[in-house]
Amino acid sequence: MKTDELLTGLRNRDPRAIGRIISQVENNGPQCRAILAALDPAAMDSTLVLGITGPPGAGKSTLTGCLIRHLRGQGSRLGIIAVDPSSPISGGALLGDRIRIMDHALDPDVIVRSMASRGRLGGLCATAGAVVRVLAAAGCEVILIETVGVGQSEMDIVRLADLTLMVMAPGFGDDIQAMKAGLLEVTDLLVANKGDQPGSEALCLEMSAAFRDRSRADGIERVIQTVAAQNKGTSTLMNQINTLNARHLEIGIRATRRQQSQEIETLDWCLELLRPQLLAAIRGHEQPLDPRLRAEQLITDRDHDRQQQPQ
Ligand SMILES: Nc1nc2c(ncn2[C@@H]2O[C@H](COP(=O)(O)OP(=O)(O)OP(=O)(O)O)[C@@H](O)[C@H]2O)c(=O)[nH]1
Ligand SMILES: [Mg+2]
Repeated sequence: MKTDELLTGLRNRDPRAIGRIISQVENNGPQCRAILAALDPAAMDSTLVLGITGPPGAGKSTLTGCLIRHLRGQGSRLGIIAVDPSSPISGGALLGDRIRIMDHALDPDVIVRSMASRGRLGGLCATAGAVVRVLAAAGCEVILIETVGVGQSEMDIVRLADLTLMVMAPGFGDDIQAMKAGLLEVTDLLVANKGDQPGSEALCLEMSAAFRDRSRADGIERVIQTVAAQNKGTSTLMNQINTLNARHLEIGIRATRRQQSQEIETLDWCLELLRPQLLAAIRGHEQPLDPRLRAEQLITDRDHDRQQQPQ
């Protein structure tokens, strides 16, 4: 399909055109630049991007299924991105099961996309960011990004999301410790899933303690107990998401986050695009120096060379 046809298809919400456009953007295809240039940035204004993270098996996909049902019940059009931290080779195909997409496979208002986090040109944040903008242009009002674990790809997703939900469950003690170290600080809402299991109350208490200062400051409860397997707690969770989102919009947090996310994405692309030049410069600059000092020297030399060049 020609780019114009693809873009018309996108505006008309044609699933085939949308799928092709996402592939172009993900794989940096020949039509990618023209597509990105044609996207209306204002489409993002009416989109909420939710990041869903947490340890394997905590119930992220089950909960995502609950949120999909809830939001579809309200008539919202949705985009779902499932991020697999493993290699791009094993990625794609396996991911289909991670999100319970079968319920929604025939629903044209739920666009599901799997994405491997490694080996992405420009990094995951850069690729997923572009896919988010395509989904927004395709009319998705809520975009859910599910990712697993506490690694770099989760931090990238957090950066991309307007709000980040961390899904936990009783019996994930070590994971909680790991998350406290970093991810918890950037988590907006904590979902204590598997509320039907022993230990859930203790988990809620522990998490409430970690979020006490934030909740005290604005009166918004940030720990929500759910039983995703029985679709319990979904409405409360959605209420809290909406409340926090409204608050973030009001006090400018959402705008700041989006701006920072765009800056990082741009930086990722700068590094990606400069990579060949930099590598050539490094190879032409073989000095017996510690790599860090070599990098500093290289940059100083380049600045110096530039100043020497006639204007
Ligand atoms: N008892 C109970 N089990 C649940 C609940 N929610 C999910 N599960 C079960 O927990 C298991 C893992 O759920 P998933 O939704 O696949 O978890 P996940 O976090 O997406 O897992 P990964 O994608 O592998 O990281 C499944 O067997 C679910 O049926 C719950 O509220 N209570
Ligand atoms: Mg999952």
